[in-house]
Amino acid sequence: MTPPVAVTPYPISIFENTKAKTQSAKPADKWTNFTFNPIRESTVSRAMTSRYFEDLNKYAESDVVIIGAGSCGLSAAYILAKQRPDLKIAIIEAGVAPGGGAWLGGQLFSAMVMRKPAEKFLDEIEVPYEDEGDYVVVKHAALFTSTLMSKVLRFPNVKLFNATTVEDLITRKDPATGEIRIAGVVTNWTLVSMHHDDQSCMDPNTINCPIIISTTGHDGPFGAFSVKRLVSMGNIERLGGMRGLDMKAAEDAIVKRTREVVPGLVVGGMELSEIDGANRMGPTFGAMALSGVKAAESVLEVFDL
Ligand code: AHZ
Repeated sequence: MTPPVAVTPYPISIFENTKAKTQSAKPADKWTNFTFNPIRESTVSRAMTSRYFEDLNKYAESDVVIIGAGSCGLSAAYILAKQRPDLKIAIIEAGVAPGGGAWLGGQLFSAMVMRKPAEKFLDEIEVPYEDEGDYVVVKHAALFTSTLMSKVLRFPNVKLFNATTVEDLITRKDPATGEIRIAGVVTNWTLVSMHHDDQSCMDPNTINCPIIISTTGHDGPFGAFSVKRLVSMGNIERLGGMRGLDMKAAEDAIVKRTREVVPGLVVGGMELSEIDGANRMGPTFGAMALSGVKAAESVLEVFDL
């Protein structure tokens, strides 16, 4: 069992304003006279838009793009950003809320199960758990996801573009070998890409990068984006299609099969099950974390060359 975390008392005294203190000793007065510092609306707009456009400019040429900020994509981002602070890592997530399917442990239940040895990743990101022998249990999946996300987002070399969909892949033909390489992504705000049928003139944006990690999950309303596109572009012949649930087989298979599927595109997490016809594992998340670690390691190999 992890020892209980010491709780620091909430520093409510930071809100005490001097004026209130001198006028009256009563605690209610500090709120009576409370006021925020002044602001103009346009200042808020500029504070947001200038940074966003600066990020668009900076990350238009990224070192790594991660498509999908579910448990696998976020785990990959954590390892990459920690190991290589010199790399520019862009995460593109279609949803407003990153985290994918990892806000609940499975079905509508809170606790998240991870089979060993995935608890080592939990130790790394300092998420407490109960040790049940062959597996561990995090008391709430949201604790895993929010902790991982807060660590990833703090890295100065990571930018999360959420509410942004990857609509297509950029490709390049090697003039010498004739080999097709994935060389970037085509993005659009998700609300825009949902309206391609009824609005015109909504051309997308692009990010160039030498290597991509795609972790868009299994097929569904959003998932398996990159591997489905590989089929429609003729880079791979067909998808194997995700098979039925077999926890033990599925988790081992997903980690083992995490790899660069075509030049420039590493696939991890449940998206992989659609290429290879691997089983699904249902509500156990060890393979998502470790597939993310393996995907990051295969990208690190490219940059370590
Ligand atoms: O919104 C998607 C989600 O957050 C995002 N995504 C999908 N298509 C995208 C696109 N552009 C940008 N075109 C896109 N983002 O990708 C994220 C995928 O997260 P996920 O949690 O669905 O996938 P994962 O592979 O990280 O985790 C799978 C978790 C599962 S599913 C499962 C089962 O069905 O048996 N078992 C587990 C543990």
